[in-house]
Amino acid sequence: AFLDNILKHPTFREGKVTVNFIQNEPKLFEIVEPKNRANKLIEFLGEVIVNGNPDVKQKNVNHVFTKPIVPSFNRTGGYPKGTKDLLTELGPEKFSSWLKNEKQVHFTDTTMRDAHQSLLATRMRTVDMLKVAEGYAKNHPEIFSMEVWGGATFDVCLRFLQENPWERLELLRKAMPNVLLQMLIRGSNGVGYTAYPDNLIEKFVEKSWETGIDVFRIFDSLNWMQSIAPCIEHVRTRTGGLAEGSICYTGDILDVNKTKYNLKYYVQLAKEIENAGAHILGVKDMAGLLKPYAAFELISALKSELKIPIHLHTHDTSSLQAATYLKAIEAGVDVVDVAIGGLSGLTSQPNFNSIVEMLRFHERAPMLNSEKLSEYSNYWETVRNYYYTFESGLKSGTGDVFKHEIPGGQYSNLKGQAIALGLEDKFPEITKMYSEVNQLFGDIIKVTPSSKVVGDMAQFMVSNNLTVKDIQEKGESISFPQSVLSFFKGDLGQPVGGFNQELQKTILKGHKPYSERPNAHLAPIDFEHEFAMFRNQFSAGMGRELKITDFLSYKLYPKVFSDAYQKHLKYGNLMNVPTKNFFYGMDIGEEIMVELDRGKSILVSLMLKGEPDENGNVSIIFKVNGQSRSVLIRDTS
Ligand code: 3PY
Ligand code: ZN
Repeated sequence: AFLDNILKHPTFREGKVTVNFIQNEPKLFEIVEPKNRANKLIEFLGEVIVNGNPDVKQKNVNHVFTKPIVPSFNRTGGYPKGTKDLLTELGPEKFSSWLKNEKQVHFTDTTMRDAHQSLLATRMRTVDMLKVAEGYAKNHPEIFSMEVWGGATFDVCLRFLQENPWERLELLRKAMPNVLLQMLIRGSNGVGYTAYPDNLIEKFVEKSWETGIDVFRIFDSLNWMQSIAPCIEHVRTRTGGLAEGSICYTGDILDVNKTKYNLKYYVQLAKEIENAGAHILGVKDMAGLLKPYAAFELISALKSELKIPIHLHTHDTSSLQAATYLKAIEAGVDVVDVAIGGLSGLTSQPNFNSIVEMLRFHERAPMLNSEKLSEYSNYWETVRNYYYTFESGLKSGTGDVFKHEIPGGQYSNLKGQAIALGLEDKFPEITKMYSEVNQLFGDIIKVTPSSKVVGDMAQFMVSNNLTVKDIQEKGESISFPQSVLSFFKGDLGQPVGGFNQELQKTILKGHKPYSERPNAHLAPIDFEHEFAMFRNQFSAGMGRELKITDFLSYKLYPKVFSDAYQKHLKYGNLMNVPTKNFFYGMDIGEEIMVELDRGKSILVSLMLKGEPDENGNVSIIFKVNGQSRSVLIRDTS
C-alpha cells in the first residue's frame, strides 16, 4: 500500500520527485486499509437499516412499493436521428434558424431535472433515470431537448445522493446520444448560490459541454445583464452548444398598476440578451405567473421584435399553465417545457402527455408517439412512489401563487423546511410574509438564489414574530440572516431599480455595499497549481483518479465535496443501490442485486437484524453472493 501511495502521488506521476520526496510527504505513510467494496456496501446498508438514511425524515413502514415497468424499445438497433445530430450537422447559428423556421411546436422534457426538483426536492437518483434513458431517446427522437442537469441537481447529487453529478451527465449522454441535452445555469452563480470567479464559470461551462450538455439555459436571479452576458460568451467561445439567454418573468404585464416589470421591460431585456449573442431566448416563468392572455401578448411582442427562436418555461402551481401554453403556441412560441405525466403538474411543468393531446389535429401539432409517452408516464408515476418522503404535501393547484410568487422549485423546499422547523401550521403565514418581504425589498425578481434570500427572511420573521413595521422601526437592533446581509451588500448583483437604500443601511449596519459585478472581487483560479493541491489533499481518490471535473465540484461546493469524499471512502460507490434500499434500508429476507462497478454485480440479502447489545451495537447478518457476512452498527437513532 505504501508503494501504491507513491505510485499514485501526483508529484511522482509528474516525474518531479526530489531526494526529500518521501520525507516531505507524510501522507505517503497513511495506509488506508483496503476495504473490500462489498464490505463497504453492507456497512452502508447496515447503517440505513439500523439508523435510517439521515435524509429521510419520515419513513412509512407500511408503504407499498411496486416494480416500475420499463417501456419496450429496440435494444439492438441504433438511435434514430434527433436534434443533437442536427446541431452537429448545422452548428449553433444555423440550428437556431432551423428551429425558428419550424412550423410544429417543439418540446423540452424536464422530467429528469426541474420536474423532480420541483416535486421531490431534487432527490431523483441516476439509477432510475438510466433505466429509461436509452429507450426514451430511441422512442422519442423528435424531442427538442431533455433537461437533465444543472439548477439544484448538482448540489443535491453530492450532498444527499452520494452521486457524482458529472458521472450522471456522462451516463445520460451515452444513453441519449441523439437528442439535445440541456442544463440550467445561474449565470455568474453557476450551479451554486453565490458568485464564483469568472474563470471558474468558464471552465465549468467548457467541461459541461465536453461531458454532454448542448443547451445552456442561462439566467440571472435579478435579471442582471452583467451576470447573463459573460455566461453567454463562455458558451459561444468554449463550446459548440446553444446559448439560451433567459429573461425571468415576474408580476403581471396585464396589470396596468404594475409598472416595474411591464411588456416594455421584458422586450428590452430580451433584445439585450439577443445582442449579447444568445442563440435562443428563454422565457423563464419560474413561479408560473405568466397567465394565458399575458403569454399571448408577451410571446407575440418577442416574436416580432427578435430574430432568435423563443423557448418558454413555466410551472403549473396554479393549474392554469396549459392554457398559457395554448396561447403561447398560438402566438408562435418555438419550444415549450413539459414534464412527463407522472411527474407533471402543480409545482412542476405542465403535463407533456396532455399537451400533446391538446394539439392533436392542430396545424402546429408535434410528431410524437403518444402511446409510448403514456408508458413512460406510468413508469415515472411508479418510480415517484419510491420518493414519497420528499413530496411537498401540496394536493391541488393554488391561485395564491399570483400573490406570493414563490418559484415552483422553492415551494416544495420551503414547505419541507417549515415542517423540519416545526412551523408547518404557519406555512400560509410564511407564504404571506414572503410576498410582504418581496415588497419590502422593492419587488425583486425571485428565483434561485434571490428567492432564497426572500424565503430566509420570511422564515426568520415568522419564527421571531417580526412584522415589516418592526423591521422598518427597530431594524438597527436586529441581526439578519446571512443570506440577507450578503444580498444587500451586492453579492448577488444589482436588482432592477436598485436597492431600497434606507433598508440597505439598516441591514448592513455600517458595512459598505458595492455595485460592481461580484465576480470582479474574486481572484481567478490558478488551475494548474490548485488542481495539483486538490489531488494531493484528496489523494486516496474515489476508486479512480480525481479529475478536473471533481476539482470543479470542489471549487463550487468545498464542504459538500469533502463530506461526499469522506462518505465515499467509507461506503464506496452507492449510485447503483436500488432506490428503495438507499433511502429505506432492507427487509428481512429481501434480496437485491447491486452493480458495484461496470459489469460487476453482487447479490445481497438481509438475513438477520439483532437487538442492540449493552453498548448499543446492533449485529446485522447479510448473505453476500451466498456467503454470510456480518456488520456491527451502533444504534444512534
Ligand atoms: C434553479 O435555479 O434551480 C431553478 O430551477 C430556478 O427556477
Ligand atoms: Zn423551473
